[in-house]
Amino acid sequence: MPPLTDLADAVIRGDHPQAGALTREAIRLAIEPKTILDDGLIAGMTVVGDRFRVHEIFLPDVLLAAKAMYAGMDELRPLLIRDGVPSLGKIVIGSVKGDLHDIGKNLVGIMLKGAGFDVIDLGHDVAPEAMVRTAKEQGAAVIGMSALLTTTMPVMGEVVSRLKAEGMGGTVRTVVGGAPVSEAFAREIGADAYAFDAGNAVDVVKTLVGRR
Ligand code: B1M
Repeated sequence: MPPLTDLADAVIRGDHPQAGALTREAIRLAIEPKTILDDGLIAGMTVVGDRFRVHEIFLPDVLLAAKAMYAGMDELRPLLIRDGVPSLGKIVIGSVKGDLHDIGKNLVGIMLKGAGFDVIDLGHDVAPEAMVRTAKEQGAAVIGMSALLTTTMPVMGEVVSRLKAEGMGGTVRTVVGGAPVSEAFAREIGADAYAFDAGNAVDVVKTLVGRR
């Protein structure tokens, strides 16, 4: 089996030692880190999501898959960050309040760091006031929000409203992303931008801070 199919399979099975070992093997074979991420780790997690949706697998299986995905990401992180040129500016990121999904958000953080941004990662389940307060205290140019649940998406709108209410709407820009989020939703809540994946988040944030 090609190494990346094996890697996707290790994520699907939730085999974290194997996911780490196969990621190291793919790196040794000089496969591009972005290809390892997309065709190995994310490909595996996509299958996990599909199986979870149709109740073929259950929450504990998804947790194991997430652990395996992290084992691979730990190996890739230094390579994805390696070419960074500090610093294009500060960005606060987090998964919004009520949302515990953080794999995509962490990828966004890794890619932004790699591109030379100073990333302040507030983690998951982050309240709107914490995002706005941190951006203010740290002088961040951008707040990046991630949501994976349709029920937590509205929190993104709360952050945008709060920024405007505090007179920071023009100085701190906002970018939103996550599987259920769309360009139309970003427009609807008044966010400055939408990014469809971690690579695109880098391009979008560069545009927001005038570095593109
Ligand atoms: Co959950 N979960 N989950 N889950 N989970 C989903 C999201 C779901 C679609 C599964 C399904 O039904 N098929 C579904 C949501 C349904 C909906 O709202 N429409 C769901 C559900 C229902 C739930 C629970 C409610 C289950 C329950 O308890 N009954 C629960 C909620 C917990 C909570 O948050 N309060 C729950 C829990 C969990 C786990 C904890 C077990 C685990 C998360 C572990 C973790 O993150 N540490 C988990 C997982 C792993 C998933 C799936 C399977 C995979 C998500 C993932 O990590 N994908 C997911 C199904 C799926 O999405 N296929 C699912 C890989 C990751 C790289 O992709 O995060 O989309 P993603 O990020 C992408 C882009 O979206 C984008 O870039 C990344 C790629 O480069 N992106 C951004 C993300 N954030 C961005 C921000 C940006 C820009 C781009 O700018 C700032």
